[in-house]
Amino acid sequence: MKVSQIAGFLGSGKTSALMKIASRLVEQGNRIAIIVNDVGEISIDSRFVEANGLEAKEISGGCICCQIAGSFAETLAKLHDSFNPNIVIVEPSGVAIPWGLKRAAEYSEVKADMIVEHAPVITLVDASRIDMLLKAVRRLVETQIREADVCFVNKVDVATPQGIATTEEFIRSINERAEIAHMSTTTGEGIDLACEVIVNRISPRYDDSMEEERLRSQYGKKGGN
Ligand SMILES: Nc1nc2c(ncn2[C@@H]2O[C@H](COP(=O)(O)OP(=O)(O)O)[C@@H](O)[C@H]2O)c(=O)[nH]1
Ligand SMILES: [Mg+2]
Repeated sequence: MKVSQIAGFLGSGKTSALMKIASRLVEQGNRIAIIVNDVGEISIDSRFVEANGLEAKEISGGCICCQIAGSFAETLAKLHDSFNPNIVIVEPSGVAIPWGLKRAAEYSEVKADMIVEHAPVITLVDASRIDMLLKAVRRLVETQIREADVCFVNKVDVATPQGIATTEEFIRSINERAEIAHMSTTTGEGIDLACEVIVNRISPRYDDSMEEERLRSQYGKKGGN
């Protein structure tokens, strides 16, 4: 079962993107479930879920990448045993850390007879309010970008050219290897690419050596003791 996460700060456009991506993937013949970590955010419209033949779960009560990783793993295992989707798209809370979510997803392997495969980590960055993000929540946004495989400069339909350029430069300054692309759920730009990335590519599993590498690049020292 493949797990795809769409990271990004609150308001970056995760729910809007997830709905477009999910319905496109269903059209392409995939069996899709969605999990939304509802931490005071707008939830998915149940009519949308029904109309698209999706299975949807909401998990609340804390962040699924840390505080309630266990219930997230449990939900994945149950989805596997009941609906059996080939892809689960997860909208973590706006403060989730992508690697924490990978680790939590892998916990589900002890709860059901399955192997978890990760789709590339997609991070959305809202180019229409990049100045505010850099002022108010810079470190969090940096972490979400650092751990991304593909970064979408989002809301390009309303962002200024300056906002788009600043966002691209910021992403590149933090993550040299991530693919950078534009997205707008209003015009549909970037949705096909996101679907292609989710279906055809994979991202490494969480493990201790990667954690160590992450600590080293983030804090300039070895993980562990
Ligand atoms: N102009 C524009 N607005 C968007 C786009 N994507 C999302 N929004 C709006 O941004 C707000 C936050 O979007 P939402 O998907 O709820 O973000 P989330 O908090 O990350 O899930 C909503 O008012 C959306 O309508 C976009 O591509 N262009
Ligand atoms: Mg949302």
